[in-house]
Amino acid sequence: MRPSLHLLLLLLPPLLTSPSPPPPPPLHVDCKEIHDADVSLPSGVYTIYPTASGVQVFCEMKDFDGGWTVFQRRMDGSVNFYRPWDLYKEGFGNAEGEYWLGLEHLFNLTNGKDYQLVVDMEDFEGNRSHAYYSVFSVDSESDGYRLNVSGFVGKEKDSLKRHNGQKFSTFDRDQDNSEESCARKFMGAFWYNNCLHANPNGLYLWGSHDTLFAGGMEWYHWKGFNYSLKGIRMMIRPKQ
Ligand SMILES: [Ca+2]
Repeated sequence: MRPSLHLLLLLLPPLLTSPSPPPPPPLHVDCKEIHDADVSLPSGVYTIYPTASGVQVFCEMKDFDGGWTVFQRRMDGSVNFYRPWDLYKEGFGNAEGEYWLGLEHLFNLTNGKDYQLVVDMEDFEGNRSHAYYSVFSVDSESDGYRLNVSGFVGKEKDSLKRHNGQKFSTFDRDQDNSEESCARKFMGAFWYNNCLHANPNGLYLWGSHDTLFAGGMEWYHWKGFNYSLKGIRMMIRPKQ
């Protein structure tokens, strides 16, 4: 008894195997990996994966040769930066506008690779300045998210030198070297010493002011203690 042709075909293994699913897109740790994967990508908001859950950041893909992960950005005063420890740890704001990426993300990023830092600044008269550092890292929370920053290059003197080696302080966690709370006195959150030459997370005060001494977004060695910048962003990129 011969099996029918129809039955034979049914018994044959399928000639066409179903296509395997496409591989998932690679999870890039930082903006430099995104930039390297496609150098034509524009500056904008991307998702990076310092940890498995991922987080949105603004990537600077053009200035300073591109590939920079922005972790702090002020531009219009729309976001309140006078915030407690837990929010400086986790991050806040909007990657399309003003935001702080978060100390835990900074620790995870800079614990994995050697990073450099650029602080890019703008005043209300249309001038720009920047400070470059060849070394930037942040220690773990158990060490107070201590700042390691060195290798300065810039036109003005170094306004972060005074903050190197300091733990991070907020109004509800004082880890500075002052008998007072620098965060409360200068209305910000930073790696305060006793107390500051830079206050990028201070109040948004629209330029020259006498509102609160050094309480604005000050960068002392560029604009002094009573000039709050129009814009500032702090961004990192791995060393080549
Ligand atoms: Ca103190």
